[in-house]
Amino acid sequence: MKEKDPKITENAKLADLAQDKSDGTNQFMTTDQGVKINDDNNSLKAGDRGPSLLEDFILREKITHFDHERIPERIVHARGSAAHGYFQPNAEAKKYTKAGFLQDPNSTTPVFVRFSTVAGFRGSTDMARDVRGFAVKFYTQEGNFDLVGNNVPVFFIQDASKFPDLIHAVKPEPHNEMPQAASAHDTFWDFISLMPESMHMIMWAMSDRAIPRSYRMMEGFGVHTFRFINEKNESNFVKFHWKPKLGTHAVVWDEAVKISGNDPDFHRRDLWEAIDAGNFPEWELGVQVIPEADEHKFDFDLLDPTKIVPEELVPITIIGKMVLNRNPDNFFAETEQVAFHPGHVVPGIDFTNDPLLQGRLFSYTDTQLSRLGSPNFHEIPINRPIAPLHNNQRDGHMRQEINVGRVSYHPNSLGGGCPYQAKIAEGGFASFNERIDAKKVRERSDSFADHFSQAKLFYESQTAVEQDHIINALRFELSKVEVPAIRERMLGLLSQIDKKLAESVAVVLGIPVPKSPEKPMNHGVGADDEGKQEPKPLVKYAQTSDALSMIKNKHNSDTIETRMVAFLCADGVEGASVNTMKNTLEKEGATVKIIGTNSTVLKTAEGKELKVDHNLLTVSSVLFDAVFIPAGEESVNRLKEEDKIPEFLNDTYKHCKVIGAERDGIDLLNEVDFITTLSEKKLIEHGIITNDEEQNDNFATDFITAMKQHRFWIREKPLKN
Ligand code: HDE
Repeated sequence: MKEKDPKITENAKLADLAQDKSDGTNQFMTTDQGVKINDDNNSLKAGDRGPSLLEDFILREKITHFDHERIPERIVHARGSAAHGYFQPNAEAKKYTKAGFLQDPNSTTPVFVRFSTVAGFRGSTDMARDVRGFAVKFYTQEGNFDLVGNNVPVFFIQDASKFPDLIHAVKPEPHNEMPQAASAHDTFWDFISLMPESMHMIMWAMSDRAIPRSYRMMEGFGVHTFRFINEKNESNFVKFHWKPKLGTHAVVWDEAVKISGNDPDFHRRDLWEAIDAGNFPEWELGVQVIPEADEHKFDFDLLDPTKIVPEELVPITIIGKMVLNRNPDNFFAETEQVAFHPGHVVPGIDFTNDPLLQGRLFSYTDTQLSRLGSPNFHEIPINRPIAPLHNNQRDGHMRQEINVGRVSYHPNSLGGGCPYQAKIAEGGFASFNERIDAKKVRERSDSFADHFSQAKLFYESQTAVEQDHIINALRFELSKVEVPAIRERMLGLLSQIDKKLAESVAVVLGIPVPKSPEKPMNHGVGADDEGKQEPKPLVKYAQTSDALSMIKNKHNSDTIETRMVAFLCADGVEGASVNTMKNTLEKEGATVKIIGTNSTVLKTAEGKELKVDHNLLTVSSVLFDAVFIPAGEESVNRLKEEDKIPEFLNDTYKHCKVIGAERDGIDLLNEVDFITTLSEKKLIEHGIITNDEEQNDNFATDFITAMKQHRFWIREKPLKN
């Protein structure tokens, strides 16, 4: 650990989990009944070549337990990774909420956070084009609060009733279970092309937000509008935002595809290794606060989960920070068994009538009943609150708690009325008493009917490079669609966001954009009696929002902390060249990996040993943020012999990452295609930082300045059409 964080040992949840930890070090092996085992290698047989005996309770127990090791994976968000940490508020939220964990800037609350992809199975690649889950469990003194969000602030659908349809459409197709962890197939786009309300989300999902560089470099969003309730019982609407300290960054699509092959655990490994090295990921928690009185002030409905509240309309107030500082001890016990629920709220936080949120409030307990097997899933160590828990819920599969006494009902006199209800002043939860006066209807509010304005806002807020990436993603996804009518419908919908966008996608599909797009079917596929739920034509949002672009986003940081730099080395590399660059990069918080032509140590030109982190055979440039070729004639000559080098450097260039080369190192660049197209002057402009002087104090800092730019988009050719 680089840094000892005192809060690791102070964390009440970790102390709670410690009671259940088991460690076999220096212990005898036993059966599940505690009987010491004398032979774990041979089953009991009638003679050494004879049949096994049913009597062998040791074999039976071992095999039976193994047979039942698996539980159903999550129906969505099956693939995930998690970490422990803490949350610390500042003084800002106090005036809006009475939630205890948001009051005292000197307090910390333990958290457990699980990041995930949505569509892929548990063993699928981390690098799928997909939304990422961002679920945070706060173990507060007043009970658990779960903020179960995503890395995208909106959702595909407006009403919970469409969720099973959406998920059936995006998951592998039911007849052949293909494709895995991918939306590029007919059923997904068939559904989407019939659901214009998904257009805003589609813009996000086709953007580079859906291929993050790291879980540590993602924003998180509560998506729905929630409520904060203060001591005076005043309600304010809130939208939750997580802002990563390292900025919001992504990879490019070609890189994502190659990472999936090179290291399908890319995000999981990144999170694990960062925490293990003491580089604790950190986010600020922010809220957009909207007074009750302003509920109807906007051109969109606050209850509509396909809409954002642009930061330019309502700025974000930072209310605290979260630090993840400890990896789980056991993946299954913690990451797999953790059960989040947007309905886990504490006094001071409440729901709104967002129809997607309302449906979620049912789904998350329900799903645990089949996934974890019993209504007692709250007793699993990772799920149990650190707040005291007493009620009259009893029994059920795998009950752990031993409730004493005769009484399991309320009201009672035999138990002295205990456990007793808490008054609001004593911390009892009371739902916000919103006035509802309405007819029972199966309808969608007219205020939900504009599906294109914010899709357009998002698209128009992107830089040209980001727009090109969206176009390319749509070209790729829709080219994988086999049924022409689906592609046409999609072009019709895209043309309502932006004509040029639709035309640009159409060029590659080889079909024209429909002149008058077929009227998209909507909400129950045209089943509403009066036709009043048709999507409205686009009306508003001439402005753009920089916060929506990862390149323009003002929250983005220019740090290179924790970024990975590959040093390409072989025997004869100049130790001084390696060390100067390494030391300067490490001072900035970057991580250097020596990539060698063998797996153990290299001999430097100075005759010293240089430890190799990875054999060139096992890595690829997509696993790094930048590449450096140190000086050393012999080293460079040896690297020239390696088949992998041209691909390594060409990919680094193609993915717009910084390349550095010193003296003889520059010679290696002559092995690659891109160098011929660049004049010496253009090298720096294109993020290729070279040094041919013996002594150049600026070189390492120039390399770092270039890395702070993250990518040199100038290398990408703008799309012609
Ligand atoms: Fe979920 N979602 N969801 N979801 N969701 C689940 O719960 C569901 C939605 C989100 O790391 C499931 O325990 C419905 C929006 C995350 O364990 C399930 C609807 C957002 C995770 C479920 C939604 C999310 C889940 C599957 C529409 C962002 C992973 C396993 C009405 C705000 C949590 C489970 C983890 C997981 C249902 C929509 C986020 C089936 C019915 C919107 C991050 O209950």
